[in-house]
Amino acid sequence: MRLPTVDDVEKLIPRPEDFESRARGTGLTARVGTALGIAFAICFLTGIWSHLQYDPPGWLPLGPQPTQLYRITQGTHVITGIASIPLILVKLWSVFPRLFIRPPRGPRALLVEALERASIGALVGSSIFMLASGLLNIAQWYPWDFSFRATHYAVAWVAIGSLLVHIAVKLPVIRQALGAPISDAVDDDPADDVHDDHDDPESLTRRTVMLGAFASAGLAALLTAGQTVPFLRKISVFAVRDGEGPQGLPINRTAKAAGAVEAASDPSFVLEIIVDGVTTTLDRDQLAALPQRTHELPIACVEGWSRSASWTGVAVRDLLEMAGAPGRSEVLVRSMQTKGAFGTSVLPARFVEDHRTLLALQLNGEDLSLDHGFPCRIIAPNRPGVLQTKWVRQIEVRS
Ligand SMILES: Nc1nc2c(c(=O)[nH]1)N[C@H]1C(S)=C(S)[C@@H](COP(=O)(O)O)O[C@H]1N2
Ligand SMILES: [Mo]
Repeated sequence: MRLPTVDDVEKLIPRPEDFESRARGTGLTARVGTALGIAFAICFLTGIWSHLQYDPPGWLPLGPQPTQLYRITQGTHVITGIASIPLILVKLWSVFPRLFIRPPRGPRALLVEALERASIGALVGSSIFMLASGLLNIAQWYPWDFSFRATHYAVAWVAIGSLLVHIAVKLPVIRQALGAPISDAVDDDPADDVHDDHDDPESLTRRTVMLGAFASAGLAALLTAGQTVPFLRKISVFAVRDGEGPQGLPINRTAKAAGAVEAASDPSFVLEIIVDGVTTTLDRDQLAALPQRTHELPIACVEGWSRSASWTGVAVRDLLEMAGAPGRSEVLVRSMQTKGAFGTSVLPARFVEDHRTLLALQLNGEDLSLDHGFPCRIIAPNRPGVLQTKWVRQIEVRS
C-alpha cells in the first residue's frame, strides 16, 4: 500500500467551482456586505457612545439632557446588532467557496494572500464574537469568565479596524459589483462566470437571496425593537424583556439575586448622607415627609430594553442642600447589595444639579416594590440603566 501523496489529499479538498449555487456572486456579496457595513458602523458608534456614557471622561460634557438620548442610542445599538446576524450569515455563505481558492505561487503573492486572509480571519472572528457575546449578554447568560464590557469594547476595535482594511482591499471589486445589475456582476473569480442567473428561472436568484437577507434583517430588527419602542411592544417576540413587569416595568436583577432582601426590608432602615465626613440620617418616613417631586423618566438598560415610568421622590439636590452640601456636587451612591456588580454608582455634578434626578420612593404612584429598589433608589435622566442604583443606603458627597 502506498501512502497518500499531497496531490491525493489536495484532490479531496473542494475547489471554488465545486460549489454550484448560482445565487452566489460579487453582486450579491457587495450589496449584502454594504448593508452589513452600515449596520456595523452604527452599532460601533452607538457602542462607543454607551461606553462613554457608562463612565463619562472629564472632557465630555455629558449631562441629563436630552433625557431620552441613551435610550435611543442603546436601543439602536442592540437593534443594529441583531439585524446584522442574518446579514452576516448570508455574507459568509456568499463568499464561503473562496476559502478553497488554492494559494498562489511565488513568495510575494503568497505573502499578500496570507495577509489578506489573516485580516479576513480577524474580521470574521471578531464579528462573530461581537454578535455572539452581545446576544448572550442580552439573554443575561454569561458562560465566560472575562468582563463582558471590557472585552466587548476591546474586540469592537479589532472588528472595525479589520473591516476598514477589508473595505480598502476590496474597494475596486465593490465598486465594480455595485455599478452593475446584481445578476450580471462579473466575479473576480473566473470560475463564477459560468453561472448566470437569468437563463434559469427555476433557480434561486441572487436578487431573491439579497431580498431575503434584507427582509430577515428588517424582521429581526422589528421583532426586537418593541423592547424599546412602545407601539411595537406587542409584536416583539424576540425581545428578551417585553417591557412588562411588576408596577409596569421589567426587572433586571431581583433583590434576592443581589442579596439585598434582608437589609432592604429591615424596618429600621435609615439613609445616610455623608458631607465632609458628617453623616445625616433619615428614615423612610422622614424621606417621605420631605417635598416630593414626580417626573416621567425612562429606565434604559444596556441590554437594549427601555421603558418610561412615573417616579416620585426627593430630588438628590434637595437632599444635599438639606445636609449642607452645595447643590452642584458629585456624589457616590452605595446600595445594600451584597452580591454581584453594580452595587455603587457615581452621579456626576451635572446630573445632581438637575432637579429631576431623584432618590425615588414611588413608581407609577405606588411605593417601590422590593425588586424595583425599595426603600429608595436613584433615577436620573439620560443615564444607562445599570447606574440607576436600587436599594440605596448611602449618598456620599465627593469633594
Ligand atoms: N443596586 C443595584 N441597582 C441596580 C442594578 C443592580 O444590579 N444593583 N441593576 C441595574 C440595571 S442593569 C437596570 S437596567 C435597572 C433596572 O431597574 P428595574 O429593575 O427597576 O427595572 O436597575 C439598575 N439598578
Ligand atoms: Mo440594565
